[in-house]
Amino acid sequence: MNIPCYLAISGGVGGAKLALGLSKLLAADQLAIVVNTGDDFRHLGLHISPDIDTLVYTLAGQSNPETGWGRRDESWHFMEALAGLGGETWFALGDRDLAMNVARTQRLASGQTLSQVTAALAGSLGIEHPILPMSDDPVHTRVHTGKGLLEFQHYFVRDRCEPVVSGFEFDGAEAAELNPEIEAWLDNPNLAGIILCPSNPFVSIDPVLALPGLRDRLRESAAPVIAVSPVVGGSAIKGPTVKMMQELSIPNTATWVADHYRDFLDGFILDDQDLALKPDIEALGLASHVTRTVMVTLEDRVSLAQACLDLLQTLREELTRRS
Ligand code: FO1
Repeated sequence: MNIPCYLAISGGVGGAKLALGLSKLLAADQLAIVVNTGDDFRHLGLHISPDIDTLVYTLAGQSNPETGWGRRDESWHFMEALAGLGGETWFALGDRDLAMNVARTQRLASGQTLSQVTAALAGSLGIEHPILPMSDDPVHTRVHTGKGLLEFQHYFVRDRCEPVVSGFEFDGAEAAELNPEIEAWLDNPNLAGIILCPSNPFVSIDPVLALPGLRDRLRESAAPVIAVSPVVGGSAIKGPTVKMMQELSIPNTATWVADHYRDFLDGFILDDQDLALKPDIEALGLASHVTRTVMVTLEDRVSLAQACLDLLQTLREELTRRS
């Protein structure tokens, strides 16, 4: 039966919110979520996959509502005991979150791939939608700053995004293989659309786009590709996106983000606050839709997801008319 299916690409907190909205509208065989693994790092002997876990906890309704990362209703005995032992405590691992990371590390050590481990752990939390790590090979985002080249988590958490950035690199990306399950979804003749969720373009989306062949696949895709702006009214909803833009002397506008993805994009969703930018987006040759993109409630997440599906349908109808 040819049911339309969709591929979402997400980083951490912001992207996961839209992924949750999409998961409420689309069945498990209609939506797969590609997730950034450039944030992954080895810490305390554990393989930590922050964007995977943010997505898993969010889809499972288990995410910490205050931070967006880590699990809700956490206890912190491990961190307290670790502090007492002189261990590193700059990266806060709750007791339940620790279990997730120990389970991942153990399974990886037994020879399972990151995709297999992620499917097993997400399944244990009752998630049915496929969560697809961008690659099973290691890719490490590093940040060029005034303090030198920093591991992503050192920049983001240990140094609280304070160093001034001058560039990024995704070590291992050129040698990494795009997750074959992503290729399978891209090859699916029923693929009805691809959605870039509102995550940081530099450190959440660009690492995914750096995987060999993916950008070309998006350009060539018969299915329309859209993005939701991570910048609203010149500011980011969460995280260092705008600070990075300013430090890189980039205009902190939704228009710059649309142009950054333009070579493979068909449509772009702006927040109501950026209505005035609609002509600029269309001047880039992109369809645009203006709606509320700031997601506070679950219904915000679902209605933005519906707006994405509606724009994709409009684009498919236009493609059909033109072809
Ligand atoms: N982000 C922080 O700002 N502080 C933390 O202590 C922290 C701990 C942490 C533990 C597990 C995990 O999965 C994520 C965690 N994050 C923390 C978020 C992490 O830095 C992500 O890379 C960001 O969400 C960016 O995607």
